[in-house]
Amino acid sequence: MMKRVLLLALCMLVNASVPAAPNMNVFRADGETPLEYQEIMVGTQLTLVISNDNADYWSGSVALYDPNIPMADITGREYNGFSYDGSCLPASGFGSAVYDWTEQGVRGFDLYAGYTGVTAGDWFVLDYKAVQVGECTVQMHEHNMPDGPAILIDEQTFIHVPTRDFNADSVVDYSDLVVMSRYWGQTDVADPSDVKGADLNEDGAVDMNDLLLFSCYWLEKTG
Ligand SMILES: [Ca+2]
Ligand SMILES: [Ca+2]
Repeated sequence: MMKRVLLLALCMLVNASVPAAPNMNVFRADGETPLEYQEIMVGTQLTLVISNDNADYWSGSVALYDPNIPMADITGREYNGFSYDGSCLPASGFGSAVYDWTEQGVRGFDLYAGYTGVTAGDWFVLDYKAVQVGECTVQMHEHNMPDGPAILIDEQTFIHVPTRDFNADSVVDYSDLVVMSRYWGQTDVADPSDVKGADLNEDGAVDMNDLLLFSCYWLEKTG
């Protein structure tokens, strides 16, 4: 028994001494409301916040890798011709920077903490927008400086579903229901693209099955 208690205490000590890695948290477009589920409509904007419990220097990246690249747009804030200043939050320290990183098979951002003034908290912020229907994974790596391999430390996968915001005003409401009703019962139209948006399960007809899928996102906001 005593041995087990000692072992447990040792484990707790070891765990306590291992610095927590930075992590990526996902919020709605307002930057405050945590995203509660991963199935989001095409056009939905999210906020990715990279936080760190440590106050040590750190560098890493947040990026999309093929085949995820066309699925979403990740953007930085307030580019000053050098770095995305608006994506560097105060806790990331003085001289922190966020750079575009685009090369064959990768699109995203490199993140660098400052060398002074770094504190625990939210360090960086990026914006995410779902572009295509399908699955999209965003990966966060830690850079093992100067030449070591990048280490995957966090990732988030989103399922992009067809939009229900047919009139593109950023909310799913009666206006969209009216658009859907125009196509209600249609199974054979001259131009299939006319009915494509409302035919949410893409079975060629706009019916109760689509209305059920529509209602799942009632009053959902994309921005
Ligand atoms: Ca709408
Ligand atoms: Ca259908």
